[in-house]
Amino acid sequence: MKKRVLSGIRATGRLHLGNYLGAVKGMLALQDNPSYETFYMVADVHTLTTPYNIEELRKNRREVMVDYLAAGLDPQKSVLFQQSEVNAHIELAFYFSSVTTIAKMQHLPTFKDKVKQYPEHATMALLNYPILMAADILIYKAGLVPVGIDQEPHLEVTREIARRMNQEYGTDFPEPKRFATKGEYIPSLTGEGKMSKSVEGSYINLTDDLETIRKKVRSVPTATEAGGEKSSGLQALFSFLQVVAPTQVQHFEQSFQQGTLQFVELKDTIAEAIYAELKPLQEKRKELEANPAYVDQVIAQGAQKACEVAALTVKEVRGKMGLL
Ligand code: AQP
Repeated sequence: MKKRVLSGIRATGRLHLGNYLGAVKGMLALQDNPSYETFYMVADVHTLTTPYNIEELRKNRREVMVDYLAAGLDPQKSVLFQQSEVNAHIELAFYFSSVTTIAKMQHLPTFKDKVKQYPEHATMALLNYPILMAADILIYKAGLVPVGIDQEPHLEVTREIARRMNQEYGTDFPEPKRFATKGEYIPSLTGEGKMSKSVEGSYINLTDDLETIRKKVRSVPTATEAGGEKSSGLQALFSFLQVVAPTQVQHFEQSFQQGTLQFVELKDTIAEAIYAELKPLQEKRKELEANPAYVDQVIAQGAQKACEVAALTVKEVRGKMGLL
């Protein structure tokens, strides 16, 4: 039997380079490997866990699907769907919440970070985020999850829930592992933390043109102390280089050591390599924008296929928990 794979991205905005290199690249690699059956969703329900605008959500849940298709996710090879179309995820999350403690959820670093970011929105939905994520994965009995390194604590929760459910109710959930890409952690353009949709000035959009990318990369702060360590901005630039132009690392590393590093040359090399990676996606996106009926069809077909598989798991869990 083929091993199942699940991944998703929240519909909080258009995808950025971090989402692409940390998650979508892994999704593509597994989609193209015949040993796997891949399920990829637009995590629109997860969008409700932080403040959002209704009209923007409506727009973004489709835009993320278009970005997926532009990046090469293929409905002939993967089940591509919107999470909210498969109600069973929410139902399973509730069953899973019965084997998860409040204390455990409150101590997760991701929960604490988001509460710090949105102190007025410390909601139950936010607290439940990792439980819903466990349901997203385990409803397809997925053993492999292509996501960035920031999701590791959530995957640990998923494994704990799988173990609990298997022990208490005799289910056969796998303990899923993360599938890592070489872009598993893309730093912010500000030089602090990770590239993130919700942090202005931190990201490069997949739709940015060369000029915009060049401007953004040139804005990364690069001041270094003479003969000293690399600043966090410069470290971020070297991380970019490692992922998008690895053959250039040695050259720039050498000039840094010799004190001859030209920041503009480094930045422009990175910008051009990023644009070369994104250009084909941008061309494909234009074709998709001209064909909305095709996108509608992908969304409808994906929902149907995902619902069929999800319904089987939920029925099994209901039976094992005494609800049938
Ligand atoms: N900087 C990153 N480097 C590598 N991978 C990343 N991912 C996100 N940022 C980076 C990966 O992208 C996928 C989607 O993440 P998400 O669903 O958590 O989306 P998000 O929360 O909308 O991502 P952001 O950009 O961090 O948004 P905000 O600011 O809204 O929280 C995941 O696989 C994630 O690891």
